[in-house]
Amino acid sequence: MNCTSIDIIKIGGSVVTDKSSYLKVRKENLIKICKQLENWNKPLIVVHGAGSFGHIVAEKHSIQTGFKDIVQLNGIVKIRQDMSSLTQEVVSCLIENDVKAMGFQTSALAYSKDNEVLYFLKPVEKALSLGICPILSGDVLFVEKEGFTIHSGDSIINNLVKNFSVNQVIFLTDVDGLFEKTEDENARKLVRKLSYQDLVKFQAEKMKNDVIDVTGSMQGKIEEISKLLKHVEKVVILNGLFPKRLRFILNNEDVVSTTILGEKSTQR
Ligand code: IP8
Repeated sequence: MNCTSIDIIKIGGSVVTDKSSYLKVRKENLIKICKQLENWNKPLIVVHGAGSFGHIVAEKHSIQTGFKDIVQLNGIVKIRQDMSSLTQEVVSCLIENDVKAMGFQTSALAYSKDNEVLYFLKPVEKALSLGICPILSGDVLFVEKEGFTIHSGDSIINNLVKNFSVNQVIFLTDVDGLFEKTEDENARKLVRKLSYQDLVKFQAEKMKNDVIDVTGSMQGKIEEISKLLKHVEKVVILNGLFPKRLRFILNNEDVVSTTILGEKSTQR
């Protein structure tokens, strides 16, 4: 598409919600993140995760495995309703901070057939070109044969980078970045910069995962990131619980985080 390079921010479900408490928004965090985007006037897409607005009901009704029983439809409609209210929280907060944000329903823009997800991104593209910041989210996804599944925010980003010219994808998570083990068994070290090749070899330290996440934890994220690196200049993993760091990254300044350079990046 013909649009100047855009940045994508993924606000992780653990940053914007309390993942162990159904429908609990981490409002203070959300406000701090939105403040960092105040008056931001470069092309930007925000994708937010589901956290406790999606994963708990998705797990309860086995949405991920497709249509088996009519009872699952209660889950599908509930997730859609809950995700819509979470998107509304994000959009309202951004608008209060002078970001021209508009929510787009992912499940109305995407459809899956023969293991391929088909998107209709024209409205998103037009919004961007007018200076609007599109807000998307992980969502339910209708599937030709299986009926439905769950579509993560990370998978959506994977498609966006193929259709738009994307400079960087910034993941706001609840950790400072990727860590590697050190000789001292009890210590671990934040990796500040990795090349694409380094990431392929990288063995993520197993993260403690005591909350439900039907679309995978940090290991799953590393797999998704390695796909993105074919298309973007860089991917940054950042701690969304320290929102001020976000503005540094948007301004291409150095701050505590992990940067993974794209396959074709000329940076070292
Ligand atoms: O939180 C999952 O999206 P994610 C979407 O980005 C639902 O993995 C509805 C569980």
